[in-house]
Amino acid sequence: MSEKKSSLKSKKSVSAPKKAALNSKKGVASSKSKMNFNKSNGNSISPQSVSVKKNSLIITAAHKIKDFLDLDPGKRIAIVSDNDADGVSAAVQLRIYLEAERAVAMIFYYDHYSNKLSYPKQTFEQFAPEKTVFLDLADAFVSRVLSDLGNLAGPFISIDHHQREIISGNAFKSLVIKPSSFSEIESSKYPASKMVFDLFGGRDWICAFGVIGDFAFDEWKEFLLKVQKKYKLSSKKLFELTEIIECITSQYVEKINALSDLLSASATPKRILESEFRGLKKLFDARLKILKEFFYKEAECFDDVGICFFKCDNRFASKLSTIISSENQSKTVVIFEQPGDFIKCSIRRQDHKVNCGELAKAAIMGISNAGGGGHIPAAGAQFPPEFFEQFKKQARMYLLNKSPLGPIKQVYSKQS
Ligand SMILES: [Mn+2]
Repeated sequence: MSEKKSSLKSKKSVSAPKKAALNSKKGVASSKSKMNFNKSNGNSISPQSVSVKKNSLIITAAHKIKDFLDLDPGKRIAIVSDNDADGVSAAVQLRIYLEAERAVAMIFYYDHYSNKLSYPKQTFEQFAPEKTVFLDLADAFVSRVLSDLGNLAGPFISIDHHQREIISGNAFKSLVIKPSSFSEIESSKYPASKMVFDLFGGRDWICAFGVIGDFAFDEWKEFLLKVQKKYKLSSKKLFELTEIIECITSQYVEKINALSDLLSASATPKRILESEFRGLKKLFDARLKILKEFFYKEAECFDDVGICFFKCDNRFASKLSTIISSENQSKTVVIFEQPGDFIKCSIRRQDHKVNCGELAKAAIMGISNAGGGGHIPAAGAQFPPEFFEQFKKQARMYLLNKSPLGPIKQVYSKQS
């Protein structure tokens, strides 16, 4: 159910506000001056490159991590990171740092919804890390990965900016670093990519993708402007680059390892702009545009309950449903695709008058091998194709009973 992700991280689909935010002149400068210590060449990877102006708390945190990792040549460190722009940016920068220290690092991206890593578990086993670093993964997800990997992860560090919870599932020593360990900046505005950059030095332009991807551009406006200047990138180009990363990590998940390798091997953003990934993003956008046209021509809509169904090409349902539903706020939009043995659908409604998560559950009622659920504005479901008509009927029935077109009832408050 990739739907949970797209609703929790619906930021992925809206790039316009990001642009507006960076272009606007009134970005909050906040406590940046205090944290703005990466004055030196951020593209360099040696720890010495990180300016001595660092505050003492961050130096202490970096020391703690280094002591914990106890790096020596050949030491095997697994990096398990989130599979979004921030996670990729953080992981690539950490790998660059570890390799500069002559450790052997391997990155595994974690997909929250399939609960799988970007390389098979067997590969993790064969790699046999001596230590593991989790990046940009909420503590609950760290626990989930640990319960799957058992003791394979070994002693671990989590560098993350989600709310602190309890990590369970591992008997080894661990160390958790949150932004509050060394900064007063609110943790959601301190992406993991920026944490890694500030702790170890890193690649400023790669860091920028994580900062933009996690909507932290106001907090780090000066940093982003510096990156733009240094690499002669307009803000539009910098955002385009981030969107390429986001397109691959969300729509072409199978290419995330290759993308990550290309980023690691690139000294400047130039190669990303020349890569197949940019081509894929362009192709994706072009196909999305055509699918949108087809939606308006061919979608099956039932005006009595305000729902539209539409089948589209694989890997487009999530993005297309988000776009269509934002153009039609008072319609329930259900977009299907069939990547394998199951039909998968993305359900969206942006005026919050229908609980899409409940609708998904109601629509799969009685269908064997089906699954579904999610949040109020966004949900997902999957079921065997022979139940297509039953699914549609049950979705309409649910809406008929819930009467979304009737008087507005504040049954559902804000998205939880
Ligand atoms: Mn993040």
